[in-house]
Amino acid sequence: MTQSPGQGNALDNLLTESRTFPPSDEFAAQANAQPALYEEAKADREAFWAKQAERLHWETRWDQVLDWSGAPFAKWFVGGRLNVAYNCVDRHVESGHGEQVAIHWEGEPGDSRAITYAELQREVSKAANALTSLGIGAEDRVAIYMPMVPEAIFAMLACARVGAMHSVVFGGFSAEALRTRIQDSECRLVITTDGQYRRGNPAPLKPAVDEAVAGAPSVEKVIVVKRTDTEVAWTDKDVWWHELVDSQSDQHTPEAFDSEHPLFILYTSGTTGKPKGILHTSGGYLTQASYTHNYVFDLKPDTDVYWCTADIGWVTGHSYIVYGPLSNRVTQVVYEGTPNTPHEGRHWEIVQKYGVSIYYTAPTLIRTFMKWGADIPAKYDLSSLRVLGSVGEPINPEAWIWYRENVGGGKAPIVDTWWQTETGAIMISPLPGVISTKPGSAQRPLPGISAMVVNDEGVEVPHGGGGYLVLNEPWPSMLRGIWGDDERYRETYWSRFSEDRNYFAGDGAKYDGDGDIWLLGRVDDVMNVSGHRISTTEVESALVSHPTVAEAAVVGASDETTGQGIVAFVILRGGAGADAGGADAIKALRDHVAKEIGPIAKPRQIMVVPELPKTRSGKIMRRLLRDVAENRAVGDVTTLADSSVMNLISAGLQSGK
Ligand code: 6R9
Repeated sequence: MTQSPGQGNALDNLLTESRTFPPSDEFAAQANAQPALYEEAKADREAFWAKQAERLHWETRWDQVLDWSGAPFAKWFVGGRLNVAYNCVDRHVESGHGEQVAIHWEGEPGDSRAITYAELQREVSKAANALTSLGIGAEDRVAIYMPMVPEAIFAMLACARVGAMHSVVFGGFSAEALRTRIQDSECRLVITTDGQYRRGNPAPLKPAVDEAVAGAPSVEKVIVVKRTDTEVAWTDKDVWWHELVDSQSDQHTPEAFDSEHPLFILYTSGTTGKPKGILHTSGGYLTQASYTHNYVFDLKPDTDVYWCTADIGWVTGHSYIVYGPLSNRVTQVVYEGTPNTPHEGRHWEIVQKYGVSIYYTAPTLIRTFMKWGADIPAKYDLSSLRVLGSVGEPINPEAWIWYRENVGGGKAPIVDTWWQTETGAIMISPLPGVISTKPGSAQRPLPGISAMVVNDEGVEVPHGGGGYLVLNEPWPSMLRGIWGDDERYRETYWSRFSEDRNYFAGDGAKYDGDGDIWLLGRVDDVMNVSGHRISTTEVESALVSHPTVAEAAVVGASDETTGQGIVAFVILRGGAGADAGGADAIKALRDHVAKEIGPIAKPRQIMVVPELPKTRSGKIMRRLLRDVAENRAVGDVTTLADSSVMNLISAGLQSGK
């Protein structure tokens, strides 16, 4: 399974996984994707994308597929006009599918609601009329700060319908984070709820809106959905959803907008400084969201039940809960709550209840499921699952295999999908039924997409080599800029390699011997030990492949002799035994990494911890772990999902654990 390390740059030796899983004949025969798709796109990229745009209903056809004359600012389907919400809702009703369930909504406390396309059309029409009644129209900005309730989806589609731009802010963000986002794009309206269910209990949400709005003078009105029925303070800007929206007509005629009409702004999380408002527009975005959702997940709208576990506060929720799936007439599950409420089998119970056939989640959750144990999914009937997806970070081969065996019944293809808020839709992923999958690799750009791995000089590296991932052709769902800051857009993404032509994704990557792409994490997560580049992900994978380890996070800590030293934080598996954290066990883990990757990757230090610090989108905050590893005071913890985690870690380490 693993290769022994050779001499030279560690990057050359990072490929430790060589298993491949060819598609079954049965799957390949029924797959939406066929090998010819790659050839077709290569022969004429623009003609290929024009064909994909035909998936949508255009009120006016475009006259030009791509205008790249103003690079790096692209225009796609120039001159075309469409309504995004009409494409996601009305046309399915008009084609006779009004009674098909669009959304099986599952509330955390166990309440549920099935919403057909006909009902979705009525709800979105009412909400659109409500927006119009408040004077909200084309190009106005609307902040949506809500848990995963159906109204959040109605609100997004209502904005799209009247040409207003939504800016969804994740419901776990603080009042201050909400305020800065509202202010940056001068939102006129906020849509929220009184509260949200979280881990079995109602938690207030509106007080954060009150606080944010007090410091955001652009906001004229706040629409409040009643979800938890908790008492809320009321201001003269506030209006109840059930009073305003429910009294509107359920008829609304959608207007067509220009293909480049702005659709939404989504702020990116994580790094220092002011959040970036990533801007997406209509025709190109919807084309690629729809195309990728159809081929990557092999969607069959008449028979599949699809479930993407993301929150609409992230781009995955935008493209793979709302726009891609609904434009493809999906039947999907939308779940409000956390995966262990009221028990650790909740997801599998939902899969069984609705017969979910396509399941799309993040590696961090898969590793959590591993930690909880394989006996939990084993209690449920998961035989309906036929395609599994992964997104958000590189997936460790061990987690991939666990997912395949314990969730996918050893046969469902896994699509490891690489993309970003900025790319709008999936860019790199195997196509199920066509490509033999490889655990841990996102493999190759989708048909119509062009990506490569380059060195410091921007020159493509040979097979087996590593460097930086760039996107070297424009794509339909690419960001159209950073809200209000064209210079920062150029500077951040287009200045690193060959001015205005190569988009720098910020990710390290390498090619294996077959030319397949392996993502190595953000460039700032690539360590440099004695002049060797080693990916944090690679060391984490090695640790997680040890039977006692459930989850691992690795950072490069500054080191006098080697430049950086590798420091690992590990969570042990439930049944690992009392002495698993002892000195001998730690030594065994270090040796295990050395064996898996090479002595150069042997962690300088391994600390056993009860939890890892994660952002609300599930990304490990290595910056904080680096503070611990370098014996510094721990920095800003405000973007952590649970800010007490760092105290737990520090306390555990001080007590000598
Ligand atoms: C969709 C989403 C983008 C960053 C991206 C990369 C990491 C996402 C990945 C992956 C390896 C995958 N990432 N998917 N890395 N393999 N399949 O997550 O968007 O929140 O903007 O994050 O996430 O580092 O640059 P976003």
